[in-house]
Amino acid sequence: MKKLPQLSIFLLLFFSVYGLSVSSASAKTKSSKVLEVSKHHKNHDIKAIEKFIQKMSKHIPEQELRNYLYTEYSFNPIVMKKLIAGKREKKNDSKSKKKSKPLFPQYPLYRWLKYNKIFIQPERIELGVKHYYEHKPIYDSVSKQYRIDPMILASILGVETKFGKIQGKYNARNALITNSFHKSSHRQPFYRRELAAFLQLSQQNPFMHNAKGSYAGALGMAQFIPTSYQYYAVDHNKDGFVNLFSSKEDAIASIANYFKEHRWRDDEPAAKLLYEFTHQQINSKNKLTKMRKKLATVGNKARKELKGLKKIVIFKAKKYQLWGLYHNFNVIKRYNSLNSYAMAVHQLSTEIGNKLSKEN
Ligand SMILES: [Ca+2]
Repeated sequence: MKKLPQLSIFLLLFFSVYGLSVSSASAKTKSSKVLEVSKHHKNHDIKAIEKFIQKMSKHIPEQELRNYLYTEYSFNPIVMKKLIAGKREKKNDSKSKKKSKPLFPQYPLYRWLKYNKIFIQPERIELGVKHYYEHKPIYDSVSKQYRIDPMILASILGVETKFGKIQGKYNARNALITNSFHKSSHRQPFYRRELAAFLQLSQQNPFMHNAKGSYAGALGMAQFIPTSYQYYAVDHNKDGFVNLFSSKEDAIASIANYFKEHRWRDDEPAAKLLYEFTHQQINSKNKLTKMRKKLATVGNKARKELKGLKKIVIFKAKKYQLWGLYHNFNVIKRYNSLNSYAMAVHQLSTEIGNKLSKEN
């Protein structure tokens, strides 16, 4: 991900204000900054993290900040959302009442530029193609057994852990203990269930004692939370262990099993692109009125012709796109409830698939 210069300035500002020493003042301070923040984070000094996020949130757009902290420091996005929202709610209360009219009243509009930039880019697509070729026999057998598009399975691995490469850097047990008992934790009952599940899993699987995971305790290549690990993960290679950390067979089949259990429909897509347009095509009142009519026509036609269509929405990244969403889109959202996440998984799967068919 490209660094945001504005963000770097505020990071430096923050470090000086809050006394988080940056050990090297050279131009190559990125790694040391990461170390310092991670150290802080690892030590569960939640107050300092809150201060950090609140300070930053005054200057940086919320989505940008969340994505930055997530990709650069693996901060838990749900916790961050709450922290940032908590801070902003009071401040923007009067403003939020004067909400302007939506551009397209007939369809919900989701912005996903940052997710689009992070996940739908050539490097990740290329990695996906390589990863698929390397593990084609596994994908073929799992896809056949569970009746799920192998591109979707690969795409989940791609979005979650860059195809197994980045599985989280926190001691999973410690992260879960902190989230379960620290007074700043917003979801103690949830995390206590997850901690109990993790401890049970550790008893059955010695390799999990010191397992690393995300700040929220998500585990392995598929980033399953411990209860999902217990309920949905499978021992596909039949070695007697369900190992999502180092067995690609187990990881890929476990994602497939998760989707199967959440009723994936093999005969339907997750989403279908219906129409695309740019900001220039709506930059006057006249053009906007015409576009609204056009979108109404396209939407009505899709509702009549596309079997199984559940919902029509607009996703805005660099362009505006009108999408028809199906049941399977909601199945992806069972993995992560963000619309942007599900769209990233869908589009990455399509891009990897397209590249593979071009090469064949
Ligand atoms: Ca296994």
